[in-house]
Amino acid sequence: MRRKLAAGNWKMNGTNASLTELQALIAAHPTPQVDILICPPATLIVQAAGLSADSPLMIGAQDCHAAASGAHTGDISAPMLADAGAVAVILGHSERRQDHAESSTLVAAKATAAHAAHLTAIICVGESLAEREAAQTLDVIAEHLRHSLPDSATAANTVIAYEPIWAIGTGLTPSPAQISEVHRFLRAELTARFGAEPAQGIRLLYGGSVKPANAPEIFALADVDGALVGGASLTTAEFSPIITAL
Ligand code: G2H
Repeated sequence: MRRKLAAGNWKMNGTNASLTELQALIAAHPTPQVDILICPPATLIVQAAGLSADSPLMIGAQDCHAAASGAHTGDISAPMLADAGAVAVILGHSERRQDHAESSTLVAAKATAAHAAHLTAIICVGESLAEREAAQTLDVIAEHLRHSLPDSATAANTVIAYEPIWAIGTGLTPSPAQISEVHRFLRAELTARFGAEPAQGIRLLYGGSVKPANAPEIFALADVDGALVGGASLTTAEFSPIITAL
């Protein structure tokens, strides 16, 4: 049985003042039935981890370097994130793939580093609108999945997030049939690579304009084990009902 996961990706949002939202979230969900993870900007991880230390809320990061240390100005390694209090890291988000030209091969190297630091890697895959319109969705997903997942991936250390690029921050969401098709495909691809039992344990999140209004319909779908939520994770008022809908 896969435990559901509500993951919030604050992206490049949040200062110390935003930690009041985290305190409110912790207070609103003292004994959640699902896993709750917030990935604030790296500048807030230490404070966020301190605030949530005695609660079930977990703190994650939004990226890491593939190396454990070294001459990489401005970068942060997986062991550093773990040391700061993170338990997970988002990797291969489409904004990283676009803004920083991250390839699937690089994402796999980062995931290997995350696993070595005992972080859960939340690996994002997803097609652009042009790719969907050209009927290339499953090909793109297959490429992302095959090359972004290292052999060290297990149900315990890896989560996959399906995030269609055209649905991110746009208010557009795929139809339930479109989400189901991709999640079924992801499960089949994972089964082919890792075997039925490990593949059954890997959680598959949907991400892209998840809101309180559309969360129940998305969470009702088979093979949707939770959500990676951007904009709506910034306030407890919006994120809390999404958690409750899981
Ligand atoms: C997709 C998602 C979170 P939003 O990027 O990763 O963001 O919910 O704002 O579309």
